[in-house]
Amino acid sequence: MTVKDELQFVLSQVDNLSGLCGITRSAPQQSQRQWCLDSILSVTSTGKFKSFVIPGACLSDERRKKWHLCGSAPLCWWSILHIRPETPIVTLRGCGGLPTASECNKCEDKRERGLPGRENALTRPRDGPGEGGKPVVIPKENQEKMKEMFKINQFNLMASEMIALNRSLPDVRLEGCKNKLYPDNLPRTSVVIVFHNEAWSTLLRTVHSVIDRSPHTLLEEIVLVDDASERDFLKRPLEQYVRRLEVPVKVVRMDQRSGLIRARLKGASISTGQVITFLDAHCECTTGWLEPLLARIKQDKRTVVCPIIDVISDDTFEYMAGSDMTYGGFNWKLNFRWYPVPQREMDRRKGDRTLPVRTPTMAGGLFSIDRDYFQEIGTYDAGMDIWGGENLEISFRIWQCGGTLEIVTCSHVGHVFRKATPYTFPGGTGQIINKNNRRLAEVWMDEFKNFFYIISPGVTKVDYGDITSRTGLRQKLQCKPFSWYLENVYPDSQIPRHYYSLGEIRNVETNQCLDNMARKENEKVGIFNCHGMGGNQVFSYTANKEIRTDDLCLDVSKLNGPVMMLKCHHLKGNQLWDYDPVKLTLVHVNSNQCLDKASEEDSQVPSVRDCTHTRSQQWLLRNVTLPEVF
Ligand SMILES: [Mn+2]
Repeated sequence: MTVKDELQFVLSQVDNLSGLCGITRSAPQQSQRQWCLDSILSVTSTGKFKSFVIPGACLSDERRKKWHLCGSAPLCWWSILHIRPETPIVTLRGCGGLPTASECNKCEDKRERGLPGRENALTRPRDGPGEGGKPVVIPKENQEKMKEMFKINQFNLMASEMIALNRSLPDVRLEGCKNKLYPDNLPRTSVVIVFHNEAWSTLLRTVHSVIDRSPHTLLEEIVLVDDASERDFLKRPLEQYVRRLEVPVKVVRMDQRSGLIRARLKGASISTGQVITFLDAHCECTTGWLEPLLARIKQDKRTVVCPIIDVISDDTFEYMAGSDMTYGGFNWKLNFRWYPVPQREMDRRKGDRTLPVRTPTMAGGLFSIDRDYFQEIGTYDAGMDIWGGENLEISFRIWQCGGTLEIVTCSHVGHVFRKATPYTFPGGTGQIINKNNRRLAEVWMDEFKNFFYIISPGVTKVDYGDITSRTGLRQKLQCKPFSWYLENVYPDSQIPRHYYSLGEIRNVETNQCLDNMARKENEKVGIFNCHGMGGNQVFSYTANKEIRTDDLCLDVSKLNGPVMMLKCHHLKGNQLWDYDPVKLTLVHVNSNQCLDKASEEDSQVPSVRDCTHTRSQQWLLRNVTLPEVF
């Protein structure tokens, strides 16, 4: 058959199949001037053959016209493996026919090699458990067993095991993301996944989702780093399984339990891709997740990029789209937290939500970074143990040392969020995280480390080891101060850039102190005997005239109170307080009332009353550290 004949033949099949199987007639997965992967076939609205795409390879636009292949994979010149659940499985394979494509010589091998992991798919019912990202419901009679299994990994292992390793997922991207064009010759990435006693199903679902939803031309390899797991199936069976996959998968093992940080460093060191993509071991990548990440790094290798992290329910494995309207921050205790993307960042992007969001911090589990840049900025702090704090450390370092950290809103990767950690560490997780956080505070946060120290009394007693190599790094790279970061990267930070006081707020008459009583958002602020130990009695009166404790602000929304603790909104309003350092009054501006001692009805909370200039309305704002004058 001539090429023309074969094309004609394909076209006839396409027409049949698109009727029969519902193969999409919309535009194929596009990279700029490349037609890659996944959609496999595209037919114009008039039914004319337009292009077709081979799994694992791309047709560049110029070449497409000549029917050549790009990409290095030795592949049949056409090959259709349709494993979408909503359609029956279609396998079409054709060899030869391309006059100049030497790749086709290996066609036969390729055909025989089979596609492991897809064997399941071939028999997978389209409405199988969890397909399309749907929740899995465990029948009543298995509930007891389910609860037992839950304890093993702290997620619903029974549900996970019912779901195909290559289940389908919804395309949760913004519409504007679906037709974006990306440059040719994006850098190739290694995907590094660290695991410790991970479940087979979640680990392999991570691997399959990477393989199935990444252009293989962009995928150098997958590196699985075993942090001294104890489960047998993660030994030889894992090695045997991944050998059959159509992307090179390396398995490396730590000799002893080393923690995420050192295991990632090991994985990075043996990987070879120009970009390193770190993923958690219980993720699922969605269509088009990789190209937008790599495209940003190609534009500027000092840009470190994270996908939107979608939520895979730990109970049902339902796939739920994450928001493009939140970004990474942190509180005074140096816990990573999601906060709303502020208006200034929306404005900078002119309201285009498909453009990457500059984020002050990363969650840490999932990101891509240029290999050379990763080295240049000092990889990870190898003095940190196991886990915790490393995500803020690398975030501060990237920003302060001249890089950019972004959430690429067109890239979605799901992650199983757990309510509890299944891992144990010698010495307990608390002390490890305190040590890591101290290193981070000491190296990067300058005087703002006091917010952390004051709200976490006792942490200053934790030994943090030697940090000279990290402070040396900061000097060598001529990194900017933390105040620059707060001002330019994170002006809506929970740590105020300028503040009047940081310490207790003491009532002159009763000598009691404001106390957040470890209460949460939307609860009343308390008042209690002063203990001088920081912690729950630490408040900052900021230059913006807020009274803050961590990321909560004192807020009054009606006359005579109560005084609530709400998320600081930076919009003044009900969170605006005027402190008079002479009269010692704290006037709530909107109500024009004064903060007062506890009322008779409730001795545990302060009140707001009309200002009377009595001693019960006088407050001393004490500084436990040197204040920054504003
Ligand atoms: Mn995780």
